[in-house]
Amino acid sequence: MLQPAALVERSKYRRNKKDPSIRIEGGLQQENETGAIDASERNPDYGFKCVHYSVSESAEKVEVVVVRKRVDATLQKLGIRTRDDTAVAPKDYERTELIIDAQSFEKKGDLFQYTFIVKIVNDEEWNPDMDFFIELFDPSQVGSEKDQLSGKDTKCKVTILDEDKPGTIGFAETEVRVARSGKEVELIVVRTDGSDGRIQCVIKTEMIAGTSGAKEFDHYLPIQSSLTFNHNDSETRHKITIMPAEDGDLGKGDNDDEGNLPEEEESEEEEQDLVFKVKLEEPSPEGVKVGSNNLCFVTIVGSDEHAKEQEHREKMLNFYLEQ
Ligand SMILES: [Ca+2]
Ligand SMILES: [Ca+2]
Repeated sequence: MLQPAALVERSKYRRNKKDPSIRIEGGLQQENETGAIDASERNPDYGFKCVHYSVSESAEKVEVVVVRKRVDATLQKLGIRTRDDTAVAPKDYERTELIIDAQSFEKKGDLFQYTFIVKIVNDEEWNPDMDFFIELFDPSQVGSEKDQLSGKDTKCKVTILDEDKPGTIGFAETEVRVARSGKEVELIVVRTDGSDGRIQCVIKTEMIAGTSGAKEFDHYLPIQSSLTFNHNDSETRHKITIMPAEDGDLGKGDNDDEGNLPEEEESEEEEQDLVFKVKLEEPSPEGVKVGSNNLCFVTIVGSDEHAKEQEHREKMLNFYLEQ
């Protein structure tokens, strides 16, 4: 049973009743589910002061308190150890095992307390909430099945709350124009709302039905590949090959990278604008999202509009650079 003095002491750290929090080095630690266990279900000698802690990853540690309830506790040596659950040592926290004497407890208010720290790993990757346990055991019984102390307050759960922001992936421009003679189109993919950790998604082209739909291999080379942002990367680019016009001057457009394109010589049929789409999907790891700008429509502009397209492209680029 929790003593009033202990409750008063803990209350000092609470911001409010719903959200009891202790600030530690920039992070946050919360004590949950305190005192919910009936006295008859508790261990008579030792127990955790709180059976569920929440700690933010950036706190980098959790402070846990064990209480000795009787001066004449039968067990003179007490073991404390961590146990993996969804949080796994040493990836997510530091495995801890201690054996302490009954004399290690210090009197604080009405309670004899022993405080120890378990280190939490603060990484750059986004993680879902993860739990591990800390339990009390009898060191003389190690190896047997029954070394864990009886009672519902001899096991405590720690929930690690992650605050890393992996971000949202999307296209910088959702409509892009390229000349048939442009050879390739470069799409800019951006990451907003955070840049923690390495994230990925799939980028792939898709045909559009109808007469204005550009056709795979005839008009562009389809892609389906993985796009990666490293930690702190907020932009990446991906090129898609635009096929030269089929009729007439196939060879000529391939000779020279800069200017002097024979657009005037191409046939009338090639002037229609053709469209295909590029999609971003399957963001990973968990927590990464694709935004509403996950689709980009690429218009392959009839070749005699090359000059106009260049102008448009430059305008778009300038617009983007100004953001
Ligand atoms: Ca972190
Ligand atoms: Ca993390």
